[in-house]
Amino acid sequence: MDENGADAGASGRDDATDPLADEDLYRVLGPDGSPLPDATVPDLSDEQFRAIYRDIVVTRRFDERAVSLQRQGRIGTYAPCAGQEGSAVGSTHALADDDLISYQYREHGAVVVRDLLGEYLPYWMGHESGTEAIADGNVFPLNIGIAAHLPHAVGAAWAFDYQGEDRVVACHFGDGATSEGDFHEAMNFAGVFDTPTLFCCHNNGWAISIPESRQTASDTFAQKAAAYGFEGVRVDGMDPLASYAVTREAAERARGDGGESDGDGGDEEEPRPVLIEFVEYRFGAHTTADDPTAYRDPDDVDPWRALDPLDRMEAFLRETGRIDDEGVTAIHDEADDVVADAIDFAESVEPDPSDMFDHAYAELPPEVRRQRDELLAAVEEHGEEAFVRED
Ligand SMILES: Cc1ncc(C[n+]2csc(CCOP(=O)(O)OP(=O)(O)O)c2C)c(N)n1
Ligand SMILES: [Mg+2]
Repeated sequence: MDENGADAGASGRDDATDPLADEDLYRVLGPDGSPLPDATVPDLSDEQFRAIYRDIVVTRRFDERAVSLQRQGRIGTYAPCAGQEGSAVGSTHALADDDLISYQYREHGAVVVRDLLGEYLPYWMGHESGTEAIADGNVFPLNIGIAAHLPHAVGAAWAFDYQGEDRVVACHFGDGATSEGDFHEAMNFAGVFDTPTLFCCHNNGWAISIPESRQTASDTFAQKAAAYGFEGVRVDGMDPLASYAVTREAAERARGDGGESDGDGGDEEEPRPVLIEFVEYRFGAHTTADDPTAYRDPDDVDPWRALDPLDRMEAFLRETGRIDDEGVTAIHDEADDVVADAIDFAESVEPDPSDMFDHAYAELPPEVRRQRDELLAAVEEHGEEAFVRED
């Protein structure tokens, strides 16, 4: 064990070939992408299966280009998601379009499924318009203050229930977020008030340099749900179809369609929250400002790369005759175009420094209004060029 408490099982997983082999968790696809013998493959059309693959490919391409853009100084710090696309994409496909998504900062696949990449990228360039635009696709702004979005997500879910709307909130966060008070407050409230919330915990083994073994003394993150009176499930988050299936069932339960009694003697239709632990791994750095070799051995990543959600989904489609070489090439070409268009759109957004005062308040409080007026007066006096960085 090193000084971080990390050992071969930093995430409790030390099987050299399949780090999830001994875990008691839900899986549909084996490591090579073949459906497991006893697994139930979700009942989806060929087109839906291909759409899941397509969205994973787009997310991977976006990730590669975003890291490259950051290296060129064209966007700010970026949080790569390679390795974690299967859970973000699979789970979002299991939701209805008007279900709300609230996420941390790494689940870009959710934004891809909602077809909001172009609108979203400006956020990473520092434009507030990026977070404003994704609201139209029922996606909350991403959240950097770890776990701070969880109580808001529960509040939104409570409001849906209160107003009789048949909508759920899928709230994404990391293993590190479970150590914050906000996580426990949100979980407790959801359990007591039966809010239709899906707590999607992305256990990628690390919170920056802190390994899972130093994050919790619980055997699993899923078991934390028991303390709040609702169900927690564990799933292979690098298996897009398992992520889809588990989320779909959890969403039905959250809507009150799942037939799960809340223990009060017969109310079978009560919405119930669910905690889903997606067990997965981030292949790359925490962010473009991080160097993972400072706290983990690069060789540790290899067994996880063997579970790559993109390769497994592609192998599944090929093996079941749903795609061929031509189809794969067409999807990769499409992904290149979608991401290139998103970058062109994002780079055409004109910077407006006064944006930073918009979108947080319906009506600006006096102190914030004073600051905005001061900025506008300075722009008026010195010209906009004085506030734009020279490249
Ligand atoms: C309240 C708060 N504390 C600390 C940080 C600094 N910080 C940024 S990311 C991070 C790790 C979060 O890990 P996890 O929740 O597992 O998500 P992951 O980055 O692995 O996706 C920390 C501690 C922060 N952003 N907010
Ligand atoms: Mg983490």
